[in-house]
Amino acid sequence: MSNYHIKHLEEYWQVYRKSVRNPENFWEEIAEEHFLWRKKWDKVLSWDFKKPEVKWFEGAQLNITENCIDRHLATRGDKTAILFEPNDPDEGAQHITYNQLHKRVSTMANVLKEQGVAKGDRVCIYLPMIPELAIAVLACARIGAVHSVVFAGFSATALATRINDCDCKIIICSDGSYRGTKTIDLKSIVDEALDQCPGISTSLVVKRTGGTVSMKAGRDKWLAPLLETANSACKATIMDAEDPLFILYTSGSTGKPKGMVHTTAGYMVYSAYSFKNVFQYREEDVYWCTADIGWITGHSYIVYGPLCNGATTLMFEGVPSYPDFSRFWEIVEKHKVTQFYTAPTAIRALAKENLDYVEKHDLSSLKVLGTVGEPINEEAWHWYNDHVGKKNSPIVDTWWQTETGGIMISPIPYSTPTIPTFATLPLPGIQPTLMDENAQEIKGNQVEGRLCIKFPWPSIARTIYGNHDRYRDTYFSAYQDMYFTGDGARRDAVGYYRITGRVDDVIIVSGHNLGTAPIEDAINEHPAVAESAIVGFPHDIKGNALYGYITLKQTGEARNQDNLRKEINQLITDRIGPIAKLDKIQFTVGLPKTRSGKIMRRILRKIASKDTSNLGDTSTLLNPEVVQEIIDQALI
Ligand code: 7RM
Repeated sequence: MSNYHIKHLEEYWQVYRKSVRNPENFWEEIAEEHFLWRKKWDKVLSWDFKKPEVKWFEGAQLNITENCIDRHLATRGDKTAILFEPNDPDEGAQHITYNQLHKRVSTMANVLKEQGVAKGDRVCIYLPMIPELAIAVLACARIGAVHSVVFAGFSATALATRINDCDCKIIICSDGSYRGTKTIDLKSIVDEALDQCPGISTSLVVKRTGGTVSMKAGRDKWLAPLLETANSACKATIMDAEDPLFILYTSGSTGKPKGMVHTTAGYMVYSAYSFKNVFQYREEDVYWCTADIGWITGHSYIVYGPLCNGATTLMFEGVPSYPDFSRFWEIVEKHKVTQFYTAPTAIRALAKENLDYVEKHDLSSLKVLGTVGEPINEEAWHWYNDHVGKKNSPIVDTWWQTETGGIMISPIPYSTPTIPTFATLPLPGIQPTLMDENAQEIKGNQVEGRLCIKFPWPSIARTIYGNHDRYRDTYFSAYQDMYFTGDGARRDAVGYYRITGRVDDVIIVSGHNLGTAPIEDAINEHPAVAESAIVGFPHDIKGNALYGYITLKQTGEARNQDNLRKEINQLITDRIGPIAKLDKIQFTVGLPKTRSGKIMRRILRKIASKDTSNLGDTSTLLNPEVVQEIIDQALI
């Protein structure tokens, strides 16, 4: 029996039981056998969910890039590590071997050192999906700098907030990016952000589009000439197991984004282990995850997990619709992709298009299909299964979070029988449970509750950067001695989990988590706006779309409503990014409120989803009369 590579259901259960009976032993065996350590640990695990504090492999020393790169050079030096597929198919794919990756990461690491970056410093990375992004991430890890990747679709304000929150001293960015037919001027977004970031001394600029950019003397430097002259050998900085590896921001239901801190050893072990099993990865495979490295999925399952296993990981710069809707399938055919991992929102968008786009391509290389980011609806699941997998590739519906660092609940393909919309069973080492309204654990099957995790796993985020109290309040205070996920879930008759969605004010739009509060804050900045409330409503492609109820100040009431709508969406775009734009904006005379002044979002959600038959008890409202008025004028 192998703990590291599960091959059938019986083995899964054996491994799972062992992992729960003796977690320390279980993870120790995996860590011993499959990774390169400079020094072994003194203690496998210490934890206390009250503090909260979790430490894995304390006393151990390592560098994750030695595990992702150096370790493979003897046996896989000429194997493709990163397979880059550019936005424009005519530009041609790039194969970066493990040997080449070793050189490029080392060179970039030396440039960072020359620029004064030292172990523990935070480095912001704001790049499109080009090889330099993965290389920059690994270069930071090489020298023990903490990377903070910000998705290059975020606005200047969002970027500045993230840079300042964790006090980055340097940013790696590019002149621009390509997305389908569009060329985006990223450098000017960075320039605008840096006006608000006094802590940034240097910005290193990758040339991608060749567009004209302004370079601020003393601060902005083209990366290429620095790489030319830098040494291509860089010894890895030896890190302690619990040294931070990266910070990644995720939206909360309130307040500013949370900088989740992941540490080195536990994250490495778990991302590698889960990658191997969930994708049943084998040496000859070509693995493709369509996420952006700006999200946790890209961190764990484009960069760290695959490279730790010596895999070939495909990085795609473009969009599914360019040059046309067959792009994904063309890439699968061209590179003989074996595992394909994407989001339900992408599947729904592609399922709307002509079937020819899929059918004209040979997808027979595929062995495993994955989804992540939000619940997948049955229709999308079947389309994926029938037309992409040809009913021949198991679908892994993988549930996890930025905070969990790796996949938590997922089928193991070819072992776990799948059921549409079910994430099915916990991976080894993961102990999920459901809690009821009275904070009691719900035992047995065919039950529904709030999803919690009872025991630490190696890649749990250790804190929120600069705000440990918020970390405790958000994840460990709702239920004693449990990590609370913020999601609801059902457990069916055989113990399979089905994630039902967020139970807080986070709305998932096209797989992006959006907190309602920051959007409302942006709207409320508009001088004509008195108050606003955002809710989600079902959307064919995006899963959820955003519906805004906005009350205007008296001065705003005379204004043209279409103009106001445009200005409000522009404000949201400026403050957060275009992904947070509202699909519908209803100007209302008031918002339904409880007597303590809380907006009753429950009612607004129902109205936005055309479900007004049973609004529940509205008599406790401060202003029950506004409800009917809102219904009468609803934009549905
Ligand atoms: C990996 C990622 C986390 C939230 C999470 C859920 C939702 C993710 C699934 C899912 C149903 C899934 N990290 N979510 N995967 N819901 N089924 N397979 O997405 O931090 O960006 O989002 O996403 O609500 O709490 S994330």
